[in-house]
Amino acid sequence: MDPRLVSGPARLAAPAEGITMEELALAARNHGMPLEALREDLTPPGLHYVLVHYDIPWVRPGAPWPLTVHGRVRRPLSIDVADLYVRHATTCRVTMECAGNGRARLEPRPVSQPWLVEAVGTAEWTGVPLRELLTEAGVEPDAVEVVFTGADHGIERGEEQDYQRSLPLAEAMRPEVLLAYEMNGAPLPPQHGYPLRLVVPGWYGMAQVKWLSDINVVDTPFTGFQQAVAYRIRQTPDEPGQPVTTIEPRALLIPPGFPDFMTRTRLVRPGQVTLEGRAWSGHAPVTRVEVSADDGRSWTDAVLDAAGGHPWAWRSWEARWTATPGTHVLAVRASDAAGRTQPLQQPWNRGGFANNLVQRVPVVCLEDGP
Ligand SMILES: Nc1nc2c(c(=O)[nH]1)N[C@H]1C(S)=C(S)[C@@H](COP(=O)(O)O)O[C@H]1N2
Ligand SMILES: [Mo]
Repeated sequence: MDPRLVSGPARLAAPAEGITMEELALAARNHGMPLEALREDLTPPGLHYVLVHYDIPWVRPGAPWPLTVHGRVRRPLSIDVADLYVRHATTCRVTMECAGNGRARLEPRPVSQPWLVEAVGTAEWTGVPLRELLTEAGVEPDAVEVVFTGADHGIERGEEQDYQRSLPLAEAMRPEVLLAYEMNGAPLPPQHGYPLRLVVPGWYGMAQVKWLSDINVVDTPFTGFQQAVAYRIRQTPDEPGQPVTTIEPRALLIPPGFPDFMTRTRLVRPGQVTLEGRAWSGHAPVTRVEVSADDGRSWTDAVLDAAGGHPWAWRSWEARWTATPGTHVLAVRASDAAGRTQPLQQPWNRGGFANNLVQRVPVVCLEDGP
């Protein structure tokens, strides 16, 4: 076999090794959300981040889409996605983030999709609570997990596979876990899982299986590639590691002023600048956002919006800054009601998961003019 297809741990970039063509190829397919879209409560169509391990399956609009629920259930179900459209619909506003967000800033850099900080978006997902189907199927008392299979197929570190992930049964039975067929009131776009995906509010993106075709209730923990090999927090390649689950707190700043094309450096003029952004956590509500205009040496509290009845979505925040000519490094950090705060030192692990290091935004304040 081609040596690049063999198994083994993911690679770490050598010190000072630049982004490779392979990472660029991934980055060109899997795009982030432009940070200026943080202005919106709901990320507009096409601006939500996208991550697809293999290819987007080709699905003709309106074509039959069988869905099976089987395994440790008393009454296996075999339905079509259209059977879900006629049931009572539930809508949930969810901020979704890729577990690899922030990976490209880690040192050493785990070689994979090289996200900076933009792998996030917020959408309203409409569908049927998963637990309705599980309850109808009648989960057996010995069930421990539910395995979800997507229709996309590929090979990853030597292992050919369908994209598959599991959830502990208790998570799968949470009322807000949805089999979603709409995003922001329209059918799912192809890249977001048309015609059906799983939505697990509060969890990192890998759990939210797209192009969902099969639901298997199992009595032993699932050991598939995306569960037991990938998406583990590890310091060394041979340890089993801890599973990646819920989203760590993060705040992001809408980059102020205007950008330089090539460097993306921000330019502002002297005087009052409103700093705005969003903050979220999958563990508990965000309770505090702080901003710094001196690269994290001193912090002041931002004002959080009134929590708006969307417990799984980001909150907006605002702060004022008086810009003076020169170069400044803005930083922002979120804390949640579970007592978690974004770190000032990189939380490194081999896969580059859950890196919620504070965002730093260099800003050049011009002399007055033009
Ligand atoms: N079937 C399938 N589902 C998938 C993936 C995939 O490659 N195949 N990628 C996962 C990952 S890693 C993320 S971050 C989210 C991204 O969802 P989005 O593209 O709708 O933002 O989908 C998840 N669900
Ligand atoms: Mo992801």
